[in-house]
Amino acid sequence: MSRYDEARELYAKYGIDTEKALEKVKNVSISVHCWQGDDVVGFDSKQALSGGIQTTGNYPGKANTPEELMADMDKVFELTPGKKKLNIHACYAIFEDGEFADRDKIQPKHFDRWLKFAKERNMGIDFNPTFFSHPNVKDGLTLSSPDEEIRKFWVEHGKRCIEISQYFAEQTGEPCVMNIWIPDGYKDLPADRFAPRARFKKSLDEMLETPYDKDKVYICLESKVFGIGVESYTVGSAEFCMNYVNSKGITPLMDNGHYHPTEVVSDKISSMLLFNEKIALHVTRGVRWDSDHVVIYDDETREIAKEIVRNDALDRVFIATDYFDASINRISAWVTGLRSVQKALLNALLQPDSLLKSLQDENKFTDIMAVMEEMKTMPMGDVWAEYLKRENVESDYLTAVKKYEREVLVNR
Ligand code: RNT
Ligand code: ZN
Repeated sequence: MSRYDEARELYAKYGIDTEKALEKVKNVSISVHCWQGDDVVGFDSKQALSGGIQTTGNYPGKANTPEELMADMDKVFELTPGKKKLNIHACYAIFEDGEFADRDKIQPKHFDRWLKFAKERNMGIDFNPTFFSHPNVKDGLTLSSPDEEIRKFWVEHGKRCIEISQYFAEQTGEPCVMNIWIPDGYKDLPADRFAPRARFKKSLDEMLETPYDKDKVYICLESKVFGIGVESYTVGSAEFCMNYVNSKGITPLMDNGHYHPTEVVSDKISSMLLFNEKIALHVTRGVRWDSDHVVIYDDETREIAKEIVRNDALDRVFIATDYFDASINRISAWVTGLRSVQKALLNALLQPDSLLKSLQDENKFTDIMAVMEEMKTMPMGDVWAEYLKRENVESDYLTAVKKYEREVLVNR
């Protein structure tokens, strides 16, 4: 009997169908962030990363051109099982023949090479306006700036991005998730917390006047608690964003690195699902503060996946990765994170959810603890290995990563 067959029998004792889990997990789309490959630099201005987020480390092999970034992403796709979507930022616009368009003037054509790339790989595209790493981020502010010219510039950027998102959705035939995140905030105690948020609200209202199809483009708003150099006040706080999305019927996005360290997104998912048709996630790993570490197969990643599955919400949650590590091989970072999200989802699909739920209703917490602990040492790894085999992906990715490093990355 193969290890997978044995695992299947062991899971069946708990009424868990491993075949069903394998069928399901491969169709869960994960939106793969392009920015792990070049330390969130992009191609439009090559400005240093700003906005309270930082990439540390200088491991060799960073992608410097669209060709390099696309080649790296192909390597990542090859080493990762399951369904994927491409997630790009506006700063990854590709200008041909010396042409240039500033962020308030970008057009769909500046992303045609990404569109071609996605189409050839049968993928949809998610999109993000880039409200950072640009000279018009004035005093750390964009959509909340008191300078009307600056604020308007960024409103125009948002509008262009909605048009581009609509174009992506039409061209790929898959909905485009467009996520708005602004870095705006203050390092030290502000004298006025109200006015910047009022301006942010007004800017979003103006942006959202741009026509788009609600079944093609899902506009999200991502909140944050603080950033580097923006420690005391963040304009787009959790309360601001939650109230705004609810008042406008757009989609909330929770990044699990954007909360106080003892708060967990896994606990927030059920509440958000009760009040929103769809929710979006940035899966990352916070270490002490929002540090965007590579996602690993840790407790919180598993718990987030369990909440999505337990709440029967696989088709209501847009799952995207968001981390950037320049201190280790970037391809490996990408693959480790993506595989971890998938592993967590597979593990979630292998839990005896109905048994556990009925135990809870009977207040049998002794049993719940025992069953949950049992589950932790079930042979999930054998089911995972079977999944990789069926997806034609080698279990060992390090050998392929090292070969690519030797043959491609070190020559950059
Ligand atoms: C920053 C946010 C945001 C970015 C990306 C690059 O704290 O998490 O999502 O990481 O847009
Ligand atoms: Zn994020």
